[in-house]
Amino acid sequence: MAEQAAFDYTETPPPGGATATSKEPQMMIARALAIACLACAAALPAAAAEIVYYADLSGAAESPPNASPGTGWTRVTIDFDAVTMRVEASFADLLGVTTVAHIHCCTASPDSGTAGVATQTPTFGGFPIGVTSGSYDNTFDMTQASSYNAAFITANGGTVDGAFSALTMGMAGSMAYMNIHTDLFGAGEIRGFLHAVPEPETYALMLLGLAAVGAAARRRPGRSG
Ligand SMILES: [Cu+2]
Repeated sequence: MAEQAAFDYTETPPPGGATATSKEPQMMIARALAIACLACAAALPAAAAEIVYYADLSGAAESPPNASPGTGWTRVTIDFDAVTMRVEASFADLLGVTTVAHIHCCTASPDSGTAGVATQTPTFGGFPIGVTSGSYDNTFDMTQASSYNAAFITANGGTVDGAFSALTMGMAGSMAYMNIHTDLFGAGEIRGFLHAVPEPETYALMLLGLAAVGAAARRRPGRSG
C-alpha cells in the first residue's frame, strides 16, 4: 500500500500547522484520483486499440429465415493500431456443406436486411469448406486490398482506408453480419449481426475509478448551497 503511506498525514501533520482533520478530505480525494488514474491508465490501451464484436449464428437470423438446425458463433476483433481483423468462428449441425463464408456490410438499418459482401471473396481464406461443422481463426491485414471484396472498396472511395472505415462503422452500427453459405442454402444457412462486446476487465476498472472519485466527492467538506 505505497500510495496509502504517501498520503498518510494523520500521524505527523505537515509543517504550517494544518491539522489532521482539515487535511483528511483532500487526502481522500487525492487518493481516489490516484486510484482512478491508475485504473484508467490500465484500461485505456486495450480499449483504444481494439474493439471485439460477437454474433451468434442461426438459420432463424437469415433473411428470409430458414429452418436449419445449424448453430454457430463468430468473434471479430478489430485492432485499430495494427489495422487487423481477427475472425474466429465455430459452427455445427448444418444441413448442407459449407461453400463460402464472409462478412456482409452494410445493411440499411441495424440487425435487419441484407448487404453485399465486404470482406475477402469468394470466402475467408482458409475457412473450412465442404463440411457441416468446423472452426476457424484467421487474422487479416486490413491495409491489403485482398482482405476486402473489390466492389466494397470501389463503393467506399476506392481505397482500403475508405473500406476499413466503412466496414468498422458498419460493425459499430450493427449493420454488418457474418454469413455461412452451404450447398443447400445459397443465400446463407446461418448468420448473425455483429455487436460490440464490452471487455469486462476494462469496464470493471473504469467503474472502480468512478466509484473512488464519487466516494471522495461525497466526503468533501460541507459546502453550503
Ligand atoms: Cu455471403
